Amino acid sequence: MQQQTAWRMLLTCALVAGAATALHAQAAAAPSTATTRRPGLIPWPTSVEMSSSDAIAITNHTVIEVTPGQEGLWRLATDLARLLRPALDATIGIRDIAGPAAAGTIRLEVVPATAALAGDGYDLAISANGIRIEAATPAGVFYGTQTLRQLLPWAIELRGPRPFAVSVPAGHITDRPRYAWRGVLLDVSRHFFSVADVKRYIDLSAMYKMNRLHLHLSDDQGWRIEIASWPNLTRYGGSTAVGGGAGGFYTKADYAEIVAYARDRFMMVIPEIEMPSHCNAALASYPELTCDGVAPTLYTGIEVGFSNFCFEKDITFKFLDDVIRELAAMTPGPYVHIGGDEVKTMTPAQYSGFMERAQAIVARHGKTAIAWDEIIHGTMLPTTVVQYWRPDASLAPPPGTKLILSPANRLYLDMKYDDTTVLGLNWAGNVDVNVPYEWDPAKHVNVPESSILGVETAIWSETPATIRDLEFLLFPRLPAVAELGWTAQPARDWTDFRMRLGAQAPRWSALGINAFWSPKIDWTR
Ligand code: TNX
Repeated sequence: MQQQTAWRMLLTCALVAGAATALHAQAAAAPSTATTRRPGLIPWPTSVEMSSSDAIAITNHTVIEVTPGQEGLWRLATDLARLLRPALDATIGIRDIAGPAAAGTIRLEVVPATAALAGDGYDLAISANGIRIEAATPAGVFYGTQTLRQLLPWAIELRGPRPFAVSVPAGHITDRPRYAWRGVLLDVSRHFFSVADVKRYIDLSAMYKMNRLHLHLSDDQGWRIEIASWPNLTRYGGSTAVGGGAGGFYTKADYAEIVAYARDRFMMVIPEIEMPSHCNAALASYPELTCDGVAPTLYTGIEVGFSNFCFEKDITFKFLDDVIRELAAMTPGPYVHIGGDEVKTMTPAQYSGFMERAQAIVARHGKTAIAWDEIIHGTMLPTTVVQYWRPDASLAPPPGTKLILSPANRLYLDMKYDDTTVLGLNWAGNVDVNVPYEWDPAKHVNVPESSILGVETAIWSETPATIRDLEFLLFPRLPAVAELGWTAQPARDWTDFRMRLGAQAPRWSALGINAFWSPKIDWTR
């Protein structure tokens, strides 16, 4: 196994330092060598060298030091102090770095980029000289803190005061991701999810170093984002959901709150407005957008492909211009997703003409369009990013096109795990946790690897209706997708991954996650 080759115990360190290297008098006793083993980190880092016997204590005297003047680092330090608080029964101090690294400190440092350390990458060193996370960006520091979090005992995730002696193994980790795009899609149209639910979805994803949140904001069953110039979209079009429930929508303030929460966890929000089909909620709200001018009734079923905006009417493109203009203004990220899938009621020429105009509107408002893979059958702007969702990817996009890979039979987490799973669909087959893991994105479409921005997993919400349902679909599969997006292909191994995954279970329990205990995993480890 590749990882075991990469895995090197720091024998010298162990020999020199002997037993526990305590930073403070009240240091934790080192865990015995017998109980220390290869850390159950997910996603697996680029290089890991850990001591089997040295442990570094974190106590209520430990201080977090941050690079002065770096946006976001103080907040990361505050989050780390909050994570440690119940175990230490104290909120440890935070201060700006003013001297060399020293024992008893956890340093969060932004340093100049180098060939080895850039972008989302980080370097985590744990020794008698303290704990030090270095990265070229605050995002990299964040990923370093998420790795440190997984090196801490699982009980660190329990909330409420419950002091125990905290230590982490000494060692050195360097890390950088395989892909820049590590996305999670949440469909808030079929069922609506509250801002609090979306925040938890962000937390659980960011913990595994996912960095894109794609919000599917409109579909046949509901329009979920406030558009001031077309208020009936949310007032009426947002009023129901699959199964006839109450629906809901985000005000601009709600959306800003989600964007800010995601940004603080280094996730970019990508809003999607579906077109030219999947738009019954909009048509029901504004009959002038249909070709016959008759408003359809609100839809609460789960069929697809029956609705479409009227290509022949100017009002359609005035409407889209208003919607994209408002959406672009409230979205700091560079992308707007314009859907484009599963159109059954237009001719190929109408479809291509429609998507051409939609891409131009997105460009006019300063954004780059993303569309589902059907768009490759029409006229594309060279900047348009294609998101592959259909399992068959035999047709490549024009050379130079950037791709996001989300094949349904591998990455759709709204698929059932197995035939006994009550929640979920199965049109793309069952997707147990090994299915996304045992797949190499580089082999999916015949394009150079440099064309692949990355991978994105999706939860479509025809069946999940609550955050508990979303958790059940995310865990344990999300960590598998996270490793797929982060860890280099030669360093990925299913047999090794399933052991590390099993070891995560107590963390999920402590976090109150409603996981599916897949029989593919040994949860007793
Ligand atoms: C296909 S993915 C869809 C969605 C459904 C999903 C259900 C895509 C571009 N279209 O509209 O919700 O399957 O799994």
